[in-house]
Amino acid sequence: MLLFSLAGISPFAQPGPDRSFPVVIRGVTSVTPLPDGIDIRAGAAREKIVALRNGILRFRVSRTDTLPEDASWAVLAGARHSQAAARPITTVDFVGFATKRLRVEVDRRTMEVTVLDADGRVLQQDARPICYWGNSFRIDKVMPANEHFFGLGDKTGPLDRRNEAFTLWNTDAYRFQESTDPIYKSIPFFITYQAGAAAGVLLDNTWRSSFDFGKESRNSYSFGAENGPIDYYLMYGPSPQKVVEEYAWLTGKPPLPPLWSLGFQQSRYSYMSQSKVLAVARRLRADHIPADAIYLDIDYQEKDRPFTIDRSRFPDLAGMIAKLAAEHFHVVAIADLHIAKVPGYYPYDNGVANDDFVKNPDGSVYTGVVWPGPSVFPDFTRRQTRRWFGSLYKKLYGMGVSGFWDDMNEPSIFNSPAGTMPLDVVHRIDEPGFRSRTATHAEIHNVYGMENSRATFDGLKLLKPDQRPFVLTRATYAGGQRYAATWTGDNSSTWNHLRMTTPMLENLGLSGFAFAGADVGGFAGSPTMNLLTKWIEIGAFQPIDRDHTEKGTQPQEPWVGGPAQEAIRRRYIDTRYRLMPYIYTLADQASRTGLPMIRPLFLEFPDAAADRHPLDIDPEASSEFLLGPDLLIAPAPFSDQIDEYEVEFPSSDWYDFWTGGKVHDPAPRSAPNPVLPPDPARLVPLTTHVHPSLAGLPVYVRGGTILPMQPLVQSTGETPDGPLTLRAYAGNPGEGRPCGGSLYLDDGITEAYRHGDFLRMKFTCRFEADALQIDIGAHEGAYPAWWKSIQVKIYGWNAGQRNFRVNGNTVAAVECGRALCITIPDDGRGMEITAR
Ligand code: NBV
Repeated sequence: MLLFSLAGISPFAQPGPDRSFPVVIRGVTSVTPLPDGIDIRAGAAREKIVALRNGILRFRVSRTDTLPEDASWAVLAGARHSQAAARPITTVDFVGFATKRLRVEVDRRTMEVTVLDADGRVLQQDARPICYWGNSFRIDKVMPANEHFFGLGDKTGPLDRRNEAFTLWNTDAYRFQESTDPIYKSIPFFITYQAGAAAGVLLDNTWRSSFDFGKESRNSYSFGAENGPIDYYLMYGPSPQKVVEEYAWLTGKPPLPPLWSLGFQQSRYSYMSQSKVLAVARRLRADHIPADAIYLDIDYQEKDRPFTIDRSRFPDLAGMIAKLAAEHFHVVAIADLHIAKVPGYYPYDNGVANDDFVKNPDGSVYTGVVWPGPSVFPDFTRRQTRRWFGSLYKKLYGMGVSGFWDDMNEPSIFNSPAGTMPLDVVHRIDEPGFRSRTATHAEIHNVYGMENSRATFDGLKLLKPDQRPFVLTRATYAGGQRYAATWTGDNSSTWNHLRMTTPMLENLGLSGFAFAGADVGGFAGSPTMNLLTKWIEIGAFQPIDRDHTEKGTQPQEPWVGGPAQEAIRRRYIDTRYRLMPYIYTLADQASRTGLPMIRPLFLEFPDAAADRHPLDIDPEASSEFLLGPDLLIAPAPFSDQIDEYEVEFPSSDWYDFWTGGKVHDPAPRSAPNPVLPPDPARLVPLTTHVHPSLAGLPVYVRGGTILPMQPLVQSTGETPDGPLTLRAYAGNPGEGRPCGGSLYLDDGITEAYRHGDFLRMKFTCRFEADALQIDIGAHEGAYPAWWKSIQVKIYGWNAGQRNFRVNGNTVAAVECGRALCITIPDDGRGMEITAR
């Protein structure tokens, strides 16, 4: 029985889940103001709260005088050590400080923290004092009725995490379902959103952690971990975009990926031979299905041993890759982290010689069974081991493999009851910020996959410094976006799984992972042909577009099911390629700001609803998502449904992407109810009704957008032939955004863009009833354009005027479908287009 007499620590009445009695941190005994925050003692306990930026706070708490290590796998050292000026505040009731944007108040009696913005609005408030049970801790925050939660990576369930609870423990979740938890990744970051104002929370603790957004208690949410530091960050928006950008500042932005990785990718477990791979590639080209990448799953390896090649199935891998490269195909090869425990196998011998594998508590090397049989596991928390592992890619990368796929890195282990390493397996930490020390698997488990992908990324970088690495990882942790793109793991070929891709990818995007995909067509099982078609349609608007399926399933390539299905699928993949200038511009934006490519509506339109709730939680909008700021994709809420459905728009000015027609409000179906006042929360500006069809996927463009598009190509390696098209949609984009758009381009593969070898253009527009002005900015950067001329297509503006002026010269516009078109040579110096 615990009884603490120390000032500041007192027992709670109730025993905790593990039956131990809780220890509560409370009662300020002394305060030291700091230039950037405060250092508080509560008897033996200590809490340090500092401001890294005016809108970012870091909280570290300890039950002793020693704060947790100032170390992190997730948060960049530069961010952790940054300081914003704090002005101390002291009253009889609380101690605290203020930055230019935030105010922190710590209750002297309870140590409960309240964070307010400069206007005095409460952003976050402890619901009770911090509580420890044994080594585990829990932090509870007050949860108002209108607070919503997003993030935590690709956890399953609805987009809004409210009323749900989650465990973070990287888990190989083959065939996960809608409520499976935990799954592959641990990204302990979430966004709280209340009436348009957002803040982010990162609990930087790698142990098994958990988040409860009002499932256990109706009035509070909580987070905690079973061990490890209390070290968490609060980042203030108030716009959700600002939160995402602040999170990227803390944990890093995803590097610009190679352009080809944004093309259509074809995979299966496994294409069993070289001739099969070549046949798939040939068919894609013969059928004019644009594609950029083909994957080699584990069967290209000898006896499933990573970094080997099965010469009986792939007698000339280098030759195969060269043939594919000539057709603009890139090869991505899997290379799992487990190393077969076979003397004579180079990675094993070499790793043993360098002492690179994780160990049992008795010092022997830990062995677990995975694909190759008994295997050993690189100790990725050591720099030296990562360096060594990164060098193993030399042969395959040298042969021309373009990207690598890190699977099974939760790590997944077959012969262990928990499906992973025993918790007492020993890792060694060699990482700036951390003391050089050993750590048990319980601490390292959730970062193991991320450090695996880091070893891959850094290795590729060293091997070909001028080439952008492409790494696809299954498991990861907060900050893992610095090293790899990701996918949502082993989903299933069902309509419900197609539906689940949207919230999973949206939440991944909000959690730092701009480059993410879900297996198109589903991994487990075989999709019906209609499901595959619909999946290919929707996948064409998601960041990573990879068709993949498991062993033993039916073929799942886009031509399967006959020419009629194939024609529909082709049309969507074609559209992705026509949109590539827009898509790549979004990728560039993600790499500079952290903003995701796929976005929930609230990220662009936090003020759309009268009560400022996130529109995405409305049933009508639940399947909608944005690709970048300007394209709204609106599949049916249930993609297999045949009934008409309503598309809810976040603002008033939208166009049908396919027809160019303007969306008009439908006439009210019934007379407004004269008795009940309209529900203000439901007052959204624009809706339309859609009849679902197999071939149709509603896509809309925001008015006031200039959308860059290109002629169809069969791969991103092919130079488009024809003009750059700028579709200009008349209107007002709203939410303070200017009318316009932008374009980013570079060689797509090297790092030369970092030294000025890029092409950037900005477009602005102004539409009035009888006049318009479109400015096409001069080319910035040294990279040459592939086009000689620009076709401007103007939608939604027709003042009867056909004579446009381009830099003062008259140019005649022609009608092209629903648009007015002019084509003008582009000498790169910019142009002003007017009509009045
Ligand atoms: O390497 C085989 C598969 C892979 O295709 C899949 O994408 C991964 O998520 N891998 C899992 C291992 C076995 C799955 C049953």
